Amino acid sequence: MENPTGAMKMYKTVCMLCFQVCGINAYVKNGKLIKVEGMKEHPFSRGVVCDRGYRLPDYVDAPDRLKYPLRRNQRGGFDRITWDAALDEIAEKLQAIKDEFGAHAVALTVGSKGAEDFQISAFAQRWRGAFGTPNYFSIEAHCFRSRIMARQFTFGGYPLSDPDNSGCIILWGHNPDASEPPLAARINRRLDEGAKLIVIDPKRIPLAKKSIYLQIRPGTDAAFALAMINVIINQGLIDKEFIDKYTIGFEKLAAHVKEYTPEKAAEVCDVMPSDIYNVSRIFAAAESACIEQGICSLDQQINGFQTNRAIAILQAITGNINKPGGWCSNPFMRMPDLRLPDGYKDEMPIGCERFPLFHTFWDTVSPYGRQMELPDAILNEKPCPVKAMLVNGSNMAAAWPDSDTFGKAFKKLDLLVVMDLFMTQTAKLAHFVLPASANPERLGIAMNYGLTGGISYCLLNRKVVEAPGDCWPDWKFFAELGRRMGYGEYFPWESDEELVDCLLEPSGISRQQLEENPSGMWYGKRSYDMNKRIRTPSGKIELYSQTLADAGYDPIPRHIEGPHSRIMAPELVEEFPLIAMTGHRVPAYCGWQLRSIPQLRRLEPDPIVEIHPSTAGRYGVGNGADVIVETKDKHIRMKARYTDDLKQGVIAIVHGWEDNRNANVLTKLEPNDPVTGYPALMRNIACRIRTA
Ligand SMILES: Nc1nc2c(c(=O)[nH]1)N[C@H]1C(S)=C(S)[C@@H](COP(=O)(O)OP(=O)(O)OC[C@H]3O[C@@H](n4cnc5c(=O)[nH]c(N)nc54)[C@H](O)[C@@H]3O)O[C@H]1N2
Ligand SMILES: Nc1nc2c(c(=O)[nH]1)N[C@H]1C(S)=C(S)[C@@H](COP(=O)(O)OP(=O)(O)OC[C@H]3O[C@@H](n4cnc5c(=O)[nH]c(N)nc54)[C@H](O)[C@@H]3O)O[C@H]1N2
Ligand code: SF4
Ligand SMILES: [Mo]
Repeated sequence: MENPTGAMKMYKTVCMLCFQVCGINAYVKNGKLIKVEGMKEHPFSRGVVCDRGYRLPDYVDAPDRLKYPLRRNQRGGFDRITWDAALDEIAEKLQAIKDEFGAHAVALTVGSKGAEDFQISAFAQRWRGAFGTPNYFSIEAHCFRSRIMARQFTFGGYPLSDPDNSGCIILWGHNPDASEPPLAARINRRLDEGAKLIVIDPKRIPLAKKSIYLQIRPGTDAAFALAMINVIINQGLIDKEFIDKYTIGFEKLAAHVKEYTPEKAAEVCDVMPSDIYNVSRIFAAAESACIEQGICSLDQQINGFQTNRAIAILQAITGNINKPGGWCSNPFMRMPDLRLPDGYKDEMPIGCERFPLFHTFWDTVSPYGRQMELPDAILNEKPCPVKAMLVNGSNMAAAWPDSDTFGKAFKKLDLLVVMDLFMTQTAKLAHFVLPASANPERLGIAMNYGLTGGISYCLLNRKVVEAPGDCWPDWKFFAELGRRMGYGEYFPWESDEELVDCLLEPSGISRQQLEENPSGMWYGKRSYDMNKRIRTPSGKIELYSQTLADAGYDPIPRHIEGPHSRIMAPELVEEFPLIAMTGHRVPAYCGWQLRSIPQLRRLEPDPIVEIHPSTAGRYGVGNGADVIVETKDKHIRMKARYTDDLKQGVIAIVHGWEDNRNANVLTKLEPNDPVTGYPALMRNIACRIRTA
């Protein structure tokens, strides 16, 4: 960091408030971050900075930032202590728990921030390897891994989308205007160049106004996709040459989808059969087509994995693989694997026994436990006791399904350590609360893996201001705790610079090169080459998956109704006739974060449930009214907002509010997607609404 005082200085760096990692120009004066603007030359964000990124200075300077380590006192409040005292006590307690109950009794968690910031997840895993616990939890078990797995099962890897070159884009359960602003800008650009857009969503999102729009019933996307496959096959719109050369199982697929006629699917999905014919023809006839699906919206459902597979199959049978404008290969930058110290033999974490493919298939191992079974381990010691938790970058007590049960479980822990920038609902339950530095206060690597939007790159996250108080980067916490516990050999780094140099080493790019090229040095070069080995067991794109069949799952996707749907639970639906979707993103906030920034709070001051005026009319709910949303066993209090854009009979609850306004009071740990174990009741829950 240079020139902390005096004249204004501009640094080219990144916003890392969310995983988009947009390029920004950060203006610093007198040691303070005072302004942020988009970095125009950045090839991905191209000068776009969203409402949240624009408020980065207010976030960094927020008066409610945690600044010092805190220890819970006898009266239930917190006392300030030093890092040394906190680390000594935490180390001692962890060792005692390990001695009495074994290393498994200590679990680690990283949330959206932890999972998306390589340095946090790598160090959390490195520490757990040194300590010896397999119990590592992450949003990967309910956010985006289902989609990754479905593509791996189909293609042997994860092809990225290529919307900038696409003739036809489907936005399927994805509203980038809220959740991925740079992608929204790119899609708008592509539409100006003449591409077609199809939107499949229960809500008419802003981009729907420029699209062929289908207002689908939530949770029926697999039926829709399978009917599209039916039309594309029956009308001879497939890419036969591509299918013959590169895929396996086409005949079985063709026989399987016969029952998914557009007429039947239209009834299931609440759309017109002609709509399904129409979009199937447009998608298949386009010179190139790519589906941009939600980052988690289609995943957090009973049939999420198979829905993702059906979408992957649509790309494959139309030959839109490794072709400009379709889905294509895109390498990741080589990084060292810091995750586990050499020689550590990993075991299966809690929650994976029932869902073994979520943990291992072929030579792919995902180290993530399933947090849906974590409360049982804490409360009932099943399948093993969990007595202590370290939580970095997650507000899991509020953010994860069934927050009441998580809250109850956390109160039973012998040790809960939460490292965050703010006093979250989870931190309030902790024995120790540790202050984390914000990205502009530390040097690091910023990776965008391109998992949506399809551009992968590496930039330098520069330190532009000093952290307040005693805030630390997360890696330093794990390194210092590790050293205290005798694992010093695994944590040789002393500074951000040393760590960045180590992370960059395999790529051959130096820190200096990144400093000199602030809009990025390393870009994944898209590959349209079909000659590379397809890394499935058959060496082909697997429309039919023998691995799934052998494990007792559907080898070809089918539609399964959600547990609360009108078909599976007619009696429940009679009493609770509305479908609650939780978790569509709003531009003001990121998860549970940013609500204390006044300028953002003004944009979205209330905990909102959206409802169509006709639906509201049926229940006597006024626009702006305080309402109770209730399920069979729980209720929350929200404010109603009318919108003609939402499907009738559906309500959309914004998540990220705490206590009795938290959507996760209503969501459930079970039932789960049969393959991935994802929680099914986050997206379509039977409920009703009334004025409070
Ligand atoms: N501003 C902001 N951006 C964020 C986040 C944030 O909290 N705030 N969170 C980040 C994170 S962690 C994630 S995972 C991503 C989430 O990103 P996404 O999952 O892509 O979420 P959205 O972009 O809101 O789009 C979800 C859309 O899916 C629709 N939908 C819901 N259920 C169904 C369904 O059953 N079928 C279909 N077809 N559509 C459905 C909703 O109406 C909504 O328009 O966003 C990331 N970006
Ligand atoms: N009902 C419902 N619930 C949902 C969803 C939904 O759609 N509906 N979406 C789910 C999804 S997709 C996700 S990914 C999860 C997100 O779940 P979480 O990740 O648990 O929730 P976030 O609010 O994103 O929490 C991120 C936390 O990290 C902190 N933080 C930010 N930067 C740093 C840092 O550098 N270091 C440390 N130590 N902390 C930092 C923030 O202050 C914040 O408290 O929510 C899930 N919850
Ligand atoms: S989308 Fe907004 S919050 Fe996310 S990195 Fe870009 S500017 Fe920051
Ligand atoms: Mo997420």
